[in-house]
Amino acid sequence: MKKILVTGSLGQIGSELVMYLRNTYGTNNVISSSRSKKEDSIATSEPFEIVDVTNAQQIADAVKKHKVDTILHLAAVLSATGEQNPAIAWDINMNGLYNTLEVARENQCAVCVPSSIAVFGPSTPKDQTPQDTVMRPTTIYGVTKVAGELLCDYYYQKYNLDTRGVRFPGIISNVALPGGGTTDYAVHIYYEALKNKKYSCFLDKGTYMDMMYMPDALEAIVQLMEADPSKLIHRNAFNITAMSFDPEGIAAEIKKHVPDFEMHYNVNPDIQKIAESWPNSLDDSEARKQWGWNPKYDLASMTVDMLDKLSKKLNI
Ligand code: AKB
Repeated sequence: MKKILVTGSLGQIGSELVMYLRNTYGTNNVISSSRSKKEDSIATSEPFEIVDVTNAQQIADAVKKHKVDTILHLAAVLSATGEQNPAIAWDINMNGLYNTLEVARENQCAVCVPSSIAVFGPSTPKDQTPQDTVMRPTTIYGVTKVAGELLCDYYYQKYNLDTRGVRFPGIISNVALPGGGTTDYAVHIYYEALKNKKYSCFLDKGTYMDMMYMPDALEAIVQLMEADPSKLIHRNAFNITAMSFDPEGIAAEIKKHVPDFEMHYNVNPDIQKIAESWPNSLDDSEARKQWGWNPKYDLASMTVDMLDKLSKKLNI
């Protein structure tokens, strides 16, 4: 049985991943960690450790204390926030990853690190973006994610460290809100549709990006972590996607269930520029071939589930 340390547990993915992993591997085999403790988050339930990933000693202490053999490294600053403070994004995303890999090397841990569609840039082919293609991102987040993929591959080649990752698209979920991402509109829109029947979108119509519902994202991580290493030609990181839509597409889908919902545009040019530099749609055939990636939710089924879960949560 694996003994897993999750860093950045209080973020959008971590908040659900910790519980999902505990159901799969047992509560005591999944150590949640974050640089601070938010008492209202379920992910701060025990076992929990304070781990600031820019402090290598804190990572090492948690790994040794719990005899960890796998690190799921989620701690990162996302795309929109990264542009507000590139130095902090570099410090957390790069030094945090370097510290994690070093601790993993010293303690023989496997490492799974999510990458992102942000590794691509304006010169990347936009439609059905291939697994192996041009990667010249124009955000600090994207720069750290490309460098992170290379660093993880380096540790695999040089030290035989078992490193793996996926390039996540925008993740849509109903437990914890995302923070500081370009794709966040696709989460906010559901909350606003239910609460106020209207949403002011910070991205323009026609801005297509890949997206995925959280249950598929959680499954992707476990599936890749458990994949037979002899089948992995790629490691860091695999294109994966479940759907691609623009603001008009998601609004139209929501309108089927909330007929009086209305969307307006109030485009944020800085975030729009980031979105335009990313692919419209990814080719994820290598993940499908090498480890059986096969998402369950599309826009229609995700929308039904999101509205159902959120209306219960918001008491609407
Ligand atoms: C972001 O928008 O920054 C993230 C991502 C696609 O990595 N959701």
